[in-house]
Amino acid sequence: MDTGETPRPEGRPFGRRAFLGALGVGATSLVWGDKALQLFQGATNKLPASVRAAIPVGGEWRIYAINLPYPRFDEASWSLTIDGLVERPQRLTMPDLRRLAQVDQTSDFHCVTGWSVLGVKWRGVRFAELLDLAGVREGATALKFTSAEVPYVDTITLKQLEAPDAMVAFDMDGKPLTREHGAPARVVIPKMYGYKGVKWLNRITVTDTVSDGYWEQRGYSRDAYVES
Ligand SMILES: Nc1nc2c(c(=O)[nH]1)N[C@H]1C(S)=C(S)[C@@H](COP(=O)(O)O)O[C@H]1N2
Ligand SMILES: [Mo]
Repeated sequence: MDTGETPRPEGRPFGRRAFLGALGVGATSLVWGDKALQLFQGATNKLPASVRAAIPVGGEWRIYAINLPYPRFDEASWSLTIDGLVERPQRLTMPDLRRLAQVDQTSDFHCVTGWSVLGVKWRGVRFAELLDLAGVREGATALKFTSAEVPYVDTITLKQLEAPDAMVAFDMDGKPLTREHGAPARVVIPKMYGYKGVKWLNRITVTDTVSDGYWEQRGYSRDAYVES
């Protein structure tokens, strides 16, 4: 299922606020309450179509990858490795993962380049569930995520992962993740920008070292909290 689509690297880092500022949209629009959204959408209807297309409202995903072709999920050979500073290293197959306590949530998704998808339905497992299986050893401070799409990686501290809505997701909007969205598993951290959400996740390494992720090596912040 190759789409033949070329990757769209995000180019120079620029903040969401700067992006909206350039369009003359106030920072208050970043509070995506229903009311504000409706007002905002109303206002954008008066803009030229070219500008409207660049504004991050509505539900259009843009597919990002940094090394085509997209990794292909083969259920027979795939596993999620949990290694590093753990008592019991894991190699979990998809059925193993599906047997863990699954949770559903609806959360908004924001890319730092200025687009958002609101109300995404995710199903997956909480990090606590995975970490309990593996047993985090003393001294661990962070998790490093590795994608089957080399060299996409990212790191997040255990402290930051206490966010109750962070998860490893398998389903999006009621269906298993599609290949382009990172099948079979991706990291979801709604309070942070999308680049923290490693697609085609196949390894979680428990570590005592915080290192830069793919986009962080290229200028983005390690602490990728969505501005509000
Ligand atoms: N492996 C991998 N994961 C990735 C990326 C990527 O290029 N490769 N891009 C990130 C960025 S910047 C965003 S905004 C989201 C986009 O998710 P989508 O491609 O499902 O729309 O994926 C994130 N995870
Ligand atoms: Mo992004």
